[in-house]
Amino acid sequence: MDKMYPPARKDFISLTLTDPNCYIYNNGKHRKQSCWRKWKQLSRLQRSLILFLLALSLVLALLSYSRISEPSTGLSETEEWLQMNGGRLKATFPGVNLKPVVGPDPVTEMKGINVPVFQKPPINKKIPNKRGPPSLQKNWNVSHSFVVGREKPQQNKEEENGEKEKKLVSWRGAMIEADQITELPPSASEKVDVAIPAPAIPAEGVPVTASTGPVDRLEAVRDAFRHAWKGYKDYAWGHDELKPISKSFSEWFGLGLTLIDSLDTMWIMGLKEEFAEARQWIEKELSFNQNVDVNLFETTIRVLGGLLSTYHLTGDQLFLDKAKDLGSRLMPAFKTPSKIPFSDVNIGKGTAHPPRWTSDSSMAEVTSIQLEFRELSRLTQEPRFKEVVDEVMKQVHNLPGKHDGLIPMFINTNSGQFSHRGIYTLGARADSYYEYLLKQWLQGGKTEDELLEDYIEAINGVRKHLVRQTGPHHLTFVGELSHNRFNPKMDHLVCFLPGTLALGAHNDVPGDHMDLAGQLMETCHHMYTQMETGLSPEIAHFNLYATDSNDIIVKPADRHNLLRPETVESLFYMYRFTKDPKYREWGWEILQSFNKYTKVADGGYTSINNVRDPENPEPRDKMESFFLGETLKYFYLLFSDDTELLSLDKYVFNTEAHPLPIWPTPPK
Ligand code: DMJ
Repeated sequence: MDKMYPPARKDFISLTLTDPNCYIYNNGKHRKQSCWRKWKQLSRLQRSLILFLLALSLVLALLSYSRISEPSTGLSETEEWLQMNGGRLKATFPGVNLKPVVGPDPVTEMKGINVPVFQKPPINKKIPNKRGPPSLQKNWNVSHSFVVGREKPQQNKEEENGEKEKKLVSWRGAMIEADQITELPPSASEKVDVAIPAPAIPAEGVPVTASTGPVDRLEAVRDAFRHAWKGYKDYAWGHDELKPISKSFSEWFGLGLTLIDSLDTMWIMGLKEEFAEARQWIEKELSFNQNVDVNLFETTIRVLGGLLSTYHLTGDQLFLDKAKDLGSRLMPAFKTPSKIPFSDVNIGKGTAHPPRWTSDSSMAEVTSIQLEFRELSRLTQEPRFKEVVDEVMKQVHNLPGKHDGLIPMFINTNSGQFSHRGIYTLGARADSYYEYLLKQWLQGGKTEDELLEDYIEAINGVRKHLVRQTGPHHLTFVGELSHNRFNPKMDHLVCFLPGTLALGAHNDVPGDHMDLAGQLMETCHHMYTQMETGLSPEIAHFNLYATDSNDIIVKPADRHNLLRPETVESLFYMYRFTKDPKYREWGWEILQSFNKYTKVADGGYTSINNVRDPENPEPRDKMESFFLGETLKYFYLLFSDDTELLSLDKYVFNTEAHPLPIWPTPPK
């Protein structure tokens, strides 16, 4: 979460309630006058700033009040629901035509597949969501059009009605509305959704359905891609992301994010026509010479990574030229006192800066750009690209303040020291640090020992401090450590870990990592199967006590699903290394749930707000670029029998699923 606050300015602080000269409530008249005099002495700008901050605090206080007062589904209702065995649910979105809405998916049905049917919820189970914008309400019938720092694509009804544009924040790979941030401090009055009791975990040796059958699963994934692409092409062509419900688009950096993220997926799936059109757009329309602030990490993993992998797959020089141009424009980010990069770069002006109010960068962001810059360096023979990112890894390797190999979530770009210490997570802000330790080691031909040492130490630290089992069914999960207190909370993002552990084990990293990978994979699977839509929430809490039969608890603010890839990604690795067909079955179930609850009739897929409500999952009107770049790609690779298709002994996938080659010769 972005817990970033305004810098403490001396003259500013002297006016606040923390200043004894201005402590109105206790210090009497004389003090009051002193305070007023100080106020008058301030410039207009300073006074406006203070008034703005006061107004902001008031708004935040009101928001958190309405959040706390939000009613929520209770356990008894869930249990009641389980006892009911009604007919099929009608999944309707008022004003929204999601396909399919009832029962079997016509596509899969034609192919002889039964779509899972969910049980009917109790009458009056749904409690209206009092909080938040209309998109969170049941009768939502119009979407929002967010445009960050760029021209608006189209006016929507809300804006016509005078509603304010929502504030967007970057949340690990997704732009979401600020009021949808999920990690609000837990409150005593906050109610939670409790997951359906875990079904018995199948005993070993129980046969699972064969992964092949009458349905061509690869074709089903291609269909899903074509459908997603249709929406993007019809309503968002050349823009960053599709808003499939409002049939419009949103702009984040203005770089055709979805188009570039999708390139190698189309190539791998053999979608030649679609690929050719996209290539033409890159050749004719894409320019990085734009006065726009981009996030270094997101642009590197999605755009630079996408261009580099497409260059490798196609051999087309256009993609390398574009990659080199972009890489050069991102380089100003590394011009900081510590050489730890800033989060944001203006690729037109060549300037860089940290986020507002802080000089920190997030750890995952500064340590998950290495695969791409190192590869760019190798291809262009320009050492500067590799040098800047290697310097970051060298500093982090030597930095004091790790906790048995676990890193804090932030690093200061002035001092080069860790900041906001005390919280250790494998989720947002830290996740891909661990992933890239292993993958850089593999990329460089297993020659850079420090990377492997740090990886092994970190996984030991994960086992020691973060891995626990639930009370009821002994599901293994990775929690968080917050100032020495264990928090049984796991982001869906952490579901990348089984795949990474399996990749390490496949490459003989010592430490029984495959066992842990298998256990965590089961848990990530449960995060889907225990939800009424068959789709995972963004964050799960786990029950450590044996007294209750539920393993997974979902807080109301965590019930959304952004079409994220991590579980499918791990299923792909697990299947490649074990050939156990259950992983394909699990993936197939997830794909069908995406088709059932997130597919939009006229094209595209949408994130949803509520994985607990199959009757109204509440579309969010956003298709993240990683759905095409990662999720659908990993589905395709999971179902493909061709293990030479992007062999894991020849390629490493960057954290956005863009394959980059393992180097034939070690780095210098
Ligand atoms: C992607 O951009 C990347 O996978 C990143 O590492 C994490 N967030 C999203 C997907 O969830």
